[in-house]
Amino acid sequence: MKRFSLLLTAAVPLALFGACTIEAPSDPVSTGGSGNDTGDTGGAGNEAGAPGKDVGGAGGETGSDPEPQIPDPAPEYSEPGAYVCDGCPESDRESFVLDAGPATSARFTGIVTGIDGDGTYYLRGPGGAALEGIVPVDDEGSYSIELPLFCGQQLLKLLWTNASGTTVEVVNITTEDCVEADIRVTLSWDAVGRDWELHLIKPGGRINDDATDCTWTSCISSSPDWGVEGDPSDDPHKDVDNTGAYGPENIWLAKPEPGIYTVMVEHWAAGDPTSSGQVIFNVAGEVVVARMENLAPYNVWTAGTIEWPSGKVTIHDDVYDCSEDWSGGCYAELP
Ligand SMILES: [Ca+2]
Ligand SMILES: [Ca+2]
Repeated sequence: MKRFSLLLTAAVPLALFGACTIEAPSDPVSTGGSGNDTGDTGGAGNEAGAPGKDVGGAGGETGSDPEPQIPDPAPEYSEPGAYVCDGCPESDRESFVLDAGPATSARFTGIVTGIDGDGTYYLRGPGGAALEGIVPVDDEGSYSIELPLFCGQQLLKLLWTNASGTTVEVVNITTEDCVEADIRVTLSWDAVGRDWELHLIKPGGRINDDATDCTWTSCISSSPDWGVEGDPSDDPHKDVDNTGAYGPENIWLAKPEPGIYTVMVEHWAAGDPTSSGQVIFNVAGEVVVARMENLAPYNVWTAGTIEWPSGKVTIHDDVYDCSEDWSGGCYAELP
């Protein structure tokens, strides 16, 4: 692989990135396709917790914060390639351009040496759409994570950190023949949750009712028929699912019926009561982040509601203890 010296400019934070080299893009990235279960990718001994600054709170609204809720962690790097500083972690990634076709998700795998803890990802899509989360890295430096993709051109940034600084990898991803979601919700959690489950409930619906709740039982290999009966283009999809730690999970919906949609999160059986996580709403061109700390097993978090067609997102921190009505999920009359 060719390496070039990267001429540092004043815009590059020297303290963070030090003297860097850039690795040129090479072969296309291979993807794992549309597999659903990312499984438990380990991460023993790695630090728990979701990245990103603390924003929002109960009752927060779309557009109320002029600062981006998910800031670009490396805005100085926008060209595909690897930006590796002296002594920083090194990755085996050789490809930094991905033509993902009509896929709505892709799996990213690799080996990182010299990393301290887990990595993080940042995905920026058209119109300011954004996602972030942890990339769990095991003791051998391996990672494998399935990430949801936006429709069109987008940049993925993978960040690997140790005491010397942060290596940034930038992957230019394009999807085609795709549908941009009007409503997209993405869940991630920490190392100790086992596991968390994302639900998008249509207006008037109930959690774990397969006709009105898009979740693991109803919405992965097929979809409930929402909107126009018999028209699949307005049905929801859970295209990324996870049964271990960290996530992510992702649900998207195009052409929503008018009304109030509710986003709920279950913490399933075996997890730690101190597990924390977040839901990212990408709705009507706005990004809103709802965060939850200490979601106990058999508890259900109402992360937020989405009003359509206004696109107004209202985030919540309401938690319901469903242990009395739990049978392979919460069967209380929620919301
Ligand atoms: Ca799950
Ligand atoms: Ca339909």
